[in-house]
Amino acid sequence: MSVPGSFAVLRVLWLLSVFGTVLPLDGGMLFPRESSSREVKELNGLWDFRADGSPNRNEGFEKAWYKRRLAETGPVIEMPVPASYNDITQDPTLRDFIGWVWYEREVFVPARWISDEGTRVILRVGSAHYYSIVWVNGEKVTEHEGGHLPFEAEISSLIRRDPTKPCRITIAVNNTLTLETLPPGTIQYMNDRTRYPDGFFVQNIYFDFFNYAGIHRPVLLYTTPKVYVDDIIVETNFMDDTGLVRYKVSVQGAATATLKVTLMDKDGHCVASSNTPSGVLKVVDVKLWWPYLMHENPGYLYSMEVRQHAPVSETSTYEDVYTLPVGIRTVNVTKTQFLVNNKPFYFHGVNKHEDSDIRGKGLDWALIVKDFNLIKWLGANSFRTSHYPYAEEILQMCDRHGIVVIDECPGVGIKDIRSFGNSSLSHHLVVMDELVRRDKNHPSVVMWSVANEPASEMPPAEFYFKTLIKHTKALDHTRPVTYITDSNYARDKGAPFVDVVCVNSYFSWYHDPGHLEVIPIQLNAQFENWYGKYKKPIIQSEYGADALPGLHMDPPMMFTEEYQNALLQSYHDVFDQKRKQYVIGELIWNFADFMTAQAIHRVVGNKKGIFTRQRQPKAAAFILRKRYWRLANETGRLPPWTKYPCSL
Ligand code: GCB
Repeated sequence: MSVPGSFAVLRVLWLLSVFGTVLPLDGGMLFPRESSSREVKELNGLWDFRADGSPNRNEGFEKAWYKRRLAETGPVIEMPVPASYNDITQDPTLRDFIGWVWYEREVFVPARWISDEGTRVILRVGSAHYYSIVWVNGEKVTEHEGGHLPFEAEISSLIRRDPTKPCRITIAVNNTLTLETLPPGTIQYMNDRTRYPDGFFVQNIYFDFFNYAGIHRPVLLYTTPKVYVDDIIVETNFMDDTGLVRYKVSVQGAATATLKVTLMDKDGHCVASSNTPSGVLKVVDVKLWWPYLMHENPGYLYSMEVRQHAPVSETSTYEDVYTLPVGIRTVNVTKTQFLVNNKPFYFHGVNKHEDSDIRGKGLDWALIVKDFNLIKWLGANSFRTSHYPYAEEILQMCDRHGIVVIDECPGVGIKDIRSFGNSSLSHHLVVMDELVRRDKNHPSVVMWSVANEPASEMPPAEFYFKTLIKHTKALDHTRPVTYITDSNYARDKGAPFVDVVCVNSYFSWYHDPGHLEVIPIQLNAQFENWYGKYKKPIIQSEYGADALPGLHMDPPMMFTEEYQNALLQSYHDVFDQKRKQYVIGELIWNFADFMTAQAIHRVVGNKKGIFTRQRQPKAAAFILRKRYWRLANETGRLPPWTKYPCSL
């Protein structure tokens, strides 16, 4: 069936607007962990996959593909989960596909999960980009807007209807972006038939990374008892040697339940306990959570075991056990400093992307562990989750290794005035709700970033960011809030509301290309201007230059490794003057090369990485490594054995 182009785009937009109806957040979103009362079954591996290539991308709905096996609706291919689908095949139309794609997998649910009426079975998707609808055995169970946060649905009663059948899970995912999605985008139809084929359209995006799509994080089934621990909130503090863990446990499924909360140290010894749903646990001789390189024992985590009992009958009870890692630390901001545990903390870190060859944005353990090894090798103590929330598995690694995180929401590319309207704002507020709900208990997360480089000089930005930042602070009063700006200090409408000014600048790259000599003047002026006006500490949240590995020129020229080195060093000289005053951090753009849309200024992606996309060092990695270890020795409190690695 052929549909006129403009109708097809309306159809895609209509689907998004209908599905985009926002419901208030329902319940907690605790990371699924196994315990004596909970089981987890991963559904990663190969799923059946079919892209809906019909002109209006709507055949799957018109023909109800979810009602039977996907393979019965037409040709399917094998698709790995988790992974972006874009780079898996040799088909350019799938790489650049826009619209609905369909995933399906059959799974046997363990018989005991089905037969035990006291067991809840939940289907969880770690993330899928961008809009998802989920069916189980042909019945819709949930839908979710947004590409980087988890969603789930209880499917207990559904799977009990016919216990002999395997359970068929169908997930439709649409990567179409509109002016009201986060990030925003637009679909543009090219109707000039002398220049473009019938139905030709493009997706315009206002951000600099490839819009990878598909099921990006693990899909799993997990169980809880009918009465269960739904959420836990912890806030930590300390006085002298005593740690304070304020907590609140919410239980669902029963009006009354008894609780036992036990805080254990790393050796499993109980250090504090309680039997009330909320309270404050006191930990004597507390071991604080410290950032990597700031202390000899970074990333110390206690375990908070929440054990809940609720009566089923006179003779039996539901028992649920959930164990949450807890790091005890504080975060504070003054006019000139960022304090962790009341000690000045200097961010010497990186900006990252979830991005790699073949997998795109799909979670990959080998890559995650390699990246952590590189971060530690580099002597970096922090990163920003540019430009969207990263997998919870990554934040858990940060907690354990003491890597400090600026946790960013997908508010990137808000450039069009129509993206500052009410429906954009209300969606943005919901995304912050979801982000804070998911990440609130991570000690590694020290600050929220609500956006990257929005058009913050536009008049509606004032109301937009005032509301957004106020809302985020109401959700979590323990962490500072920022957004990342590249606008003019005098015209930036949101800066009065942030706790820390985070500035991106690309002197001698996008401005005055090739003129390294402007950096000292322009960077110095940048800092003086922002600090002079707002009297808030500043992080250089991005700076850098593209470099093609193996391309050399001396004197340095743009795109060579020498130019990237020279640019970094000029920035570092200014940082070294200002960090004694009010500059509290520097985050290189970028940790590794990453894929972007095809464009005349991108040679198979953005090459500002200090590592290649395959995680091999460019010359700049060694410059940065030397600097970061020197900074760590100066600003951290390292024991002698961690002083410079001997090779530096
Ligand atoms: C920026 C953006 C980042 C880009 C980078 C660049 O300011 O925040 O997403 O990738 O510049 O390399 O252009």
